[in-house]
Amino acid sequence: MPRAFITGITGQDGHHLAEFLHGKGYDVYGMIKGQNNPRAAKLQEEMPFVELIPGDLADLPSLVAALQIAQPDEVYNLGAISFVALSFSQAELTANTTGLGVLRMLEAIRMVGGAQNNPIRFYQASSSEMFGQVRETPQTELTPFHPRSPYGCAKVFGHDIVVNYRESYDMHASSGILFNHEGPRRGIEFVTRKISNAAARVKLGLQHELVMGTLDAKRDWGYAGDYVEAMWMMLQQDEPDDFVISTGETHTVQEFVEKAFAHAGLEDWEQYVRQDPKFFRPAEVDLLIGDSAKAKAVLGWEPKVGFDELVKMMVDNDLALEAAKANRS
Ligand code: GDR
Repeated sequence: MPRAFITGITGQDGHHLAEFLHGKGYDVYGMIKGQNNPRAAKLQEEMPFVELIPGDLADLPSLVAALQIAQPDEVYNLGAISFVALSFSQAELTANTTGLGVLRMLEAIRMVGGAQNNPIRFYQASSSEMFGQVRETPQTELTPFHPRSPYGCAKVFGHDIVVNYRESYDMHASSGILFNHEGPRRGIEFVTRKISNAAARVKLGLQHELVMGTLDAKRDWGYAGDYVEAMWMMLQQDEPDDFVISTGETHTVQEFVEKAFAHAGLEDWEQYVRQDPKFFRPAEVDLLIGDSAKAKAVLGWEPKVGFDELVKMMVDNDLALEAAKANRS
């Protein structure tokens, strides 16, 4: 059985990827950070097939030890401080985990898998946030980076060091430049889930307003379940490479609000939405739209879930969850 080691296993993508790889017959190992991490118990309940190994992206010896235990064929580095807004207030921590963490993982792979003919394949979760103040539209693998947050800057370092290790040491190291990807498992701090959850709660009479930052930012939103498949596809190629993974469609935050509220049966969304500067970022990424033609041509990857279906899936999930919660209390 092939063996996969995933960092960021407790996050949205970690969940989807672990399930996907388990379905493909992999032994799945997940790295878990901290002492008595409350997310560990929840994860083991939901996915008992995952074997958890302690480790931290800020601690190289722990990564080496984790890889020695897992002896993976494939490493998926999804771990990061991933909330862009938080990266402005915890910039150094973000640089250390999201940026230097990639370098440490690559070094750990070299130490465990050998300096030459290293058999371990590596996937790095690069991000469309690297494009930031976009230099061209749509964005491709060749579009120059101009990050707009400490998170984006850290991801650029991570991306560049993967390319450098691939070229320097002939490692099978690939990056997926993933545009925003969402779904029912998205954390509530991210805008799509915040909106779908608010639409459900307003509909059920559990909440009366939704306080937002900018409504004008445009994002290329896909479904996380589709996107983890692309990660795996990249590691099945003979040659490592970088791929943009996106839908090729862009929508404003406001469109997401409108659609989510309408799907919950609330046509007058403006009545419930208020803006507060505390949700504005010091620098914003105004527009993202990806061109994933290379992924289609080389990997045969295409997104399956479109924008409308994504919004509906998320709102329906939150309506059911919130109704069940309200019934229990
Ligand atoms: P993003 O995701 O920063 O694009 O990064 P997020 O959902 O946080 O923001 C999207 C856009 O919505 C605007 N916005 C708000 N955002 C949040 N979170 N909360 C609000 O109340 C709000 N109001 C408006 C934001 O300003 C922004 O323009 C995500 C993360 O998953 C990254 O880790 C990943 O790399 C990229 O997507 C691709």
